[in-house]
Amino acid sequence: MPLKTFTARLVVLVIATLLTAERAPAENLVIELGIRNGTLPAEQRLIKVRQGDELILRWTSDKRVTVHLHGYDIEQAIAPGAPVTMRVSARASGRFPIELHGTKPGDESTLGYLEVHPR
Ligand SMILES: [Cu+2]
Repeated sequence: MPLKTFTARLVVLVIATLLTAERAPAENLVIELGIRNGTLPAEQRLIKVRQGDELILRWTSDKRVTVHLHGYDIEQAIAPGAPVTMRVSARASGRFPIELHGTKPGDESTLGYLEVHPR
């Protein structure tokens, strides 16, 4: 085929690939998070997702605590033996701290981070 046609086809292919990559479908993710003695296991401390993903965070805790996802400002109390589901539509990109709020005022610590990467 003539070079001009080949180049044109290549350009179309590249554009199509870029468009497809950008339109990669959002994912529905279920993420298990188990608090033990006020902390998360090391491998659960950083949650990486992509913008537009729909998250279900399934929390358990061995003590009565309140979990606070900053930025999205979602707060949820968790009691031992009663898993809690937190739904998050990852609309905003960025790095958001997840804090543990204890029973006493000022009793706060960082459990981990939610990272929402731009699509
Ligand atoms: Cu907080």
